[in-house]
Amino acid sequence: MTATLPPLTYGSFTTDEATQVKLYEDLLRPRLIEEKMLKQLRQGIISKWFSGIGQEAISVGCAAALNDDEYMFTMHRNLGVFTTRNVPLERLFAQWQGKPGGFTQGRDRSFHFGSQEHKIVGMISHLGPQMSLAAGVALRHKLMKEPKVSLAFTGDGGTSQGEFHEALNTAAVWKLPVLFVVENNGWGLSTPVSEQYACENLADRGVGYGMRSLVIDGNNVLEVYETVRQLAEEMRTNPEPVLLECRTFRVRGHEEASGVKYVPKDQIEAWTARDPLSNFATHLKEKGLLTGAKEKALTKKIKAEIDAGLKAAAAMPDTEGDVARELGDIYAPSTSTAPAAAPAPPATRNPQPAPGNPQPATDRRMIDAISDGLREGMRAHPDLVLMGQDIADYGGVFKITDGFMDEFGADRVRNTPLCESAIIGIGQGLSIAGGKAMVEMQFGDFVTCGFNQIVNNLAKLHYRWQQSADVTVRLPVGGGVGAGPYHSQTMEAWFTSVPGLKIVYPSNPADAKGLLLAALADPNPVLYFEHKALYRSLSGEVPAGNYHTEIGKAAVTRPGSTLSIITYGMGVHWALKAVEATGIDAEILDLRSLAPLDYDAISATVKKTNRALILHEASLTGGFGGELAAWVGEYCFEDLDAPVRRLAALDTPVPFAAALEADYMPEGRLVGAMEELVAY
Ligand SMILES: Cc1ncc(C[n+]2csc(CCOP(=O)(O)OP(=O)(O)O)c2C)c(N)n1
Repeated sequence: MTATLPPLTYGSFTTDEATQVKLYEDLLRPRLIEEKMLKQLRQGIISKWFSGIGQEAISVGCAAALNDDEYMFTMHRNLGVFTTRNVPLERLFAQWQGKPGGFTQGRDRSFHFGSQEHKIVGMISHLGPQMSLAAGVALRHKLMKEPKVSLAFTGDGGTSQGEFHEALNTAAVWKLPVLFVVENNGWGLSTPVSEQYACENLADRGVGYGMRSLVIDGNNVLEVYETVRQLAEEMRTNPEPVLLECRTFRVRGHEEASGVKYVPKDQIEAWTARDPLSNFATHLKEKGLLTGAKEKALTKKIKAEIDAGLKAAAAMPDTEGDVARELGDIYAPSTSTAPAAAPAPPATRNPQPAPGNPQPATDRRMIDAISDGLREGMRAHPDLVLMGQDIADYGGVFKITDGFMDEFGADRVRNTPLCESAIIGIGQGLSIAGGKAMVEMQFGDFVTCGFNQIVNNLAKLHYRWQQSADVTVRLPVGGGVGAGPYHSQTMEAWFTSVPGLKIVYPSNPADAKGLLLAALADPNPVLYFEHKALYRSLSGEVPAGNYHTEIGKAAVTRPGSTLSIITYGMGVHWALKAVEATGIDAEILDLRSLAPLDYDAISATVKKTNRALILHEASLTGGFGGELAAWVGEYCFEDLDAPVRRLAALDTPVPFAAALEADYMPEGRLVGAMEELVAY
């Protein structure tokens, strides 16, 4: 970014005159709105403003070039997209004022919202995740054979994020019709591009991804418009991603409060001279397409629109608190016509049938039940797409999707590059465009690499702007398999504190199938925990066909009267063994779902036995048992004859050697804990 910059020239472009005049009006509108908002900011009517002044040609040119039914994924400086797509101004103003008449009912600020009506998906604060969502929408278009593109904006700063790499790489490998538009405006907050990247052009990275890429002048609205129009046309008939770097400049501060002290003055001056609006106005005047009088009239018309919008927003009611409404909007309502839930038959350990006593035909191992559930789900939901590493021909590392390619084909059973975050985001993109996704973590431990998409995008979307996140994430978890710290964890507690997620953790084959089918039918994000050590060590009767085990309902695995063992997953089997070994008449409550949680069932069992032992495989501190114990202590105190007891794994990573892992696991301490609690 130097101070000597070429002037803006429009002579070589062929856009017709009427469109040019329309583009001018589309540029003028966001400029005038921004100028008004800067005043409103000073007056305290709005609380924050990220200026896109000087960058409008990119938003406007892109929005004008695409069809209105093509999704655009916007960032914090893309007001011109909203105005060019005719989003009603009063709704924008209400949004910025935190009023229910906006797009988020006061739940999120500034441009952090989307509108299905306008096919605009706004950012989350974390910037990069947008790019994977746009790739997911493009995947949906490709699968549906719709000749459409999606477009995602990012800043130069955003290109340094891992998500940029994951999204572009996957889009390139899958040839998805998504246009990645980098608004290279010289600065990322106070960081100059010289400290952001070392290549000459960000578009140069396209070569590395095997992707078309180009650099254009982002201040020239005709250049943006014609380039994007041409690219989109080509991408609709020949789906592939393109990386488009638009050179521009941020002439105001990152946000209004932060100022521009750190930006060399000559840079601001040089780029102000290249202002996309005034230069284009001069060009139109030279061509006789605009006069001073017409300019004035347009300004007056838009200012009147703004005033009317502000008046309408001012007349809208303020946001009122309503706790029940807020809690009620965490999840999307389920619209599924669920088959009746089948009762879960008791699971039996050990898959080997006794000699002379063959297994019933309906007996399935845990792993088969999960595979059956997934297959039934694929049959029930033609829109469902499976994604994961090595899940296609290879059948997944645990072979759960073995043979799926033959039945459902490569479009719906997708091997992915090694990129958890992009794939979860692509799943969300499918959902935004009307599809459905199941994403397999090869091992649950690797979900750390997709954490942001789950906790910030999937979990919060419905609450923020009523967008469902129809994504199920399967996580093979658990220890006892000698796999050490990175292939043995059970990380449900990383997610149980995040509102908006549903979390299920089956302990037996019948529930495994029924909960998976319920998860796949649910429009909300569901984390499905499956214990690897149970895959082949446990079998049980599994109903045929498609049935749902209700999410949010616990089950009494074994009725008893002396104490309650409240547990889930592998804990259920440890408890069954301990009851057999001790003869203690314990009631075993299998939670099955951790979110939502079946408080009625917990309360009922404590009322019945008056003693509560909470058991789980994950480490004690910060484990989900802490939450359960707190709730029992708070709400069941009068029913308790003994203190609530928690039993969990040691507060260490999961060790590899068998002797160490045995010490780590709580199983060896269970009988003692039960006896102590009974004796209290
Ligand atoms: C993951 C993450 N890290 C840091 C931030 C704080 N932050 C917000 S915007 C921004 C700069 C973004 O720069 P760029 O992508 O170039 O976009 P620009 O603001 O220039 O339009 C930073 C550091 C953030 N929002 N998210």
